[in-house]
Amino acid sequence: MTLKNITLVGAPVDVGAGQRGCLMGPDAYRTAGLFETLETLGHMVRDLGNLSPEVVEQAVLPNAVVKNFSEIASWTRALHAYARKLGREPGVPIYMGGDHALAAGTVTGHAAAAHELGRPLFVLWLDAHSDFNTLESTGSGNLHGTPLAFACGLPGFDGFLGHPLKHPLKPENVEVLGVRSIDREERELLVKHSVGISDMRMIDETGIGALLSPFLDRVRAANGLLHVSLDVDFLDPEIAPAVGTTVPGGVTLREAHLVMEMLHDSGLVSSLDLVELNPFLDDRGRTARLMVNLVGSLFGRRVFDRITRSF
Ligand code: 4U7
Ligand code: MN
Ligand code: MN
Ligand code: MN
Repeated sequence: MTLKNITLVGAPVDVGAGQRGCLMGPDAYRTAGLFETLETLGHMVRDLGNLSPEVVEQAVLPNAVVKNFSEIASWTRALHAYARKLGREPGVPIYMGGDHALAAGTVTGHAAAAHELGRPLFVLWLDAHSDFNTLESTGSGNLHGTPLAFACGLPGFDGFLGHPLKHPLKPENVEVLGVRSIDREERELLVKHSVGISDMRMIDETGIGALLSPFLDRVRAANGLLHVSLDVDFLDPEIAPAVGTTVPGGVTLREAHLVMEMLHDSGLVSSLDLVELNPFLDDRGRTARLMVNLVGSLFGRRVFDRITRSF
């Protein structure tokens, strides 16, 4: 197994979500043993502690329904700069959220770093939602529903970084897997921009592994970097209750581990977001521990190696 240099970064963002509590996420991951799990697998792990946002002046809003725009713009700038720097160094950063608005900074920072390295960035978005609302289309005004649209360069977001996004993702290099709740206008935007989508029905009919494989093949063929953005609500709320935006009918424990194991075997993952864990809603740390176990699978934990036939 290839051992990695892993950097944990806490991003206690919670004003992008409709409910408070995600700011406790980084400490819940620490308490659930994320560091120790990765170290036990043999990796070099460092924890940089929690980031704090830059201060941004109040921006003019394009849509009065949008909540906490300046705070999220501050986080986006801080995380973008950080991710851009970490993305140029060897090793795998893990951003411990925090709500999904943090991906506005991490994904765009890694896209900028990938550009500087001369490699394309691919994004696997594991989520019940596609988070493809713009500041115009959002009905809730919760900015955790917008980061993927921003990262793909949709218009209206210049206030996030204070300038237009220089290195947007190619929407066809994005795969949204596990989705089961998309808003009406968001649907049109996803189609218009040709974002890769695999919904729960496709997972039921085709199998999650068969859906993931061709995407990983494309990343490999393009010599791409792969950012994985894992929203807790990707999982079925029966097994992962600590989330504000539960949608029934999610991915099972086995499906989620298979995705993580395939990602590990691919060797392609270059950065990871763990988002939307709300420890305030958890059942005795169960969801935090489940997420840590999934990260364990992503970084090489397995029972039996069928290639070498060894345990
Ligand atoms: B999450 C929603 F309306 N689409 O925009 C919105 F359904 O990061 C949900 O995936 C967004 O949890 C969910 O508010 C954001 C809603
Ligand atoms: Mn999300
Ligand atoms: Mn979600
Ligand atoms: Mn959510």
